[in-house]
Amino acid sequence: MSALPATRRTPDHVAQYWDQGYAIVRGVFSAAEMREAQAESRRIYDLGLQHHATWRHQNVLFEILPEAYAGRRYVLQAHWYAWFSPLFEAMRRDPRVLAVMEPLLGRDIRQVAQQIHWKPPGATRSSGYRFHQDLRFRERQDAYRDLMQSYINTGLAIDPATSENGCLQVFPGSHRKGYLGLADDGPIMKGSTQNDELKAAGLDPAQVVQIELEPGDLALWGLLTVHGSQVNRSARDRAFAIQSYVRADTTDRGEWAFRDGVSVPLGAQPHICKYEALHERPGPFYDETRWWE
Ligand SMILES: O=C(O)CCC(=O)C(=O)O
Ligand SMILES: [Fe+2]
Repeated sequence: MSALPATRRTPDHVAQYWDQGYAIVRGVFSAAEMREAQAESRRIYDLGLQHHATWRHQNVLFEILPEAYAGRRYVLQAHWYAWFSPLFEAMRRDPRVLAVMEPLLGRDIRQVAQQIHWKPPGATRSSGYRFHQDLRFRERQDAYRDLMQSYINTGLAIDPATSENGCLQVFPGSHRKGYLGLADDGPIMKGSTQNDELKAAGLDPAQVVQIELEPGDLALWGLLTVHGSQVNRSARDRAFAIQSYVRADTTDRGEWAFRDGVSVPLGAQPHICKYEALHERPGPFYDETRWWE
């Protein structure tokens, strides 16, 4: 695959990332590649639909919203589909991804999350993500600069992402406010954040930015960047591929993505990513917790 065009090799997105706490890099993957990715995403969705409840096998997970919720079965997330999708296994460690990440994370990069988030029309309030900072899911550390450039979340638009179908939203500059504790009282996939909670945290609801993306556009945000998304109000799904990359010298978790700038395929055995019990309880098993209630 071709290297990134010269205009995208400039560190504009790096300046935007430091200034705003997020950045958008347009057209990392082509429209033709994204049509294949859309078909592959639908194939993965259909594999998920075969499970009556949330299913895990090693790092692979399908998050299911079962019939008990709204009369139909929905798939909300798939994790680590690289294990059965050669197309997404190649995309997660594509040289164009390295070109975007290298100025921020260097040439030795591990990946700790690979997730598609769908928002099937009909899954209603369970397709929203309350505003939060991803530090919520990580160990607490204090050094702002280290936090912002040791772990970066990326979101690749598979489907067009619009304000109507629940695209990502961010608060520009929120990465300078420290950890705010938003949504610390419960699951993030439940309803949407009330303006009161934002105001109490010193955020002006009017400042929120909608990250509208075309397929193939990549959004970046840091561990301290306040972000979330609303429910899908459109008739179209929103498949969004979230991948988290970590500077390898800061962690022993995650699958390798790049070693000294060289793309590394998955190995014989999975590494611990987010799922701590990977080796003691590899599965497969179902989790029938009624978290949506
Ligand atoms: O899918 C989205 O819109 C946001 C998801 C998110 O922020 C997360 O999973 O941490
Ligand atoms: Fe998040």
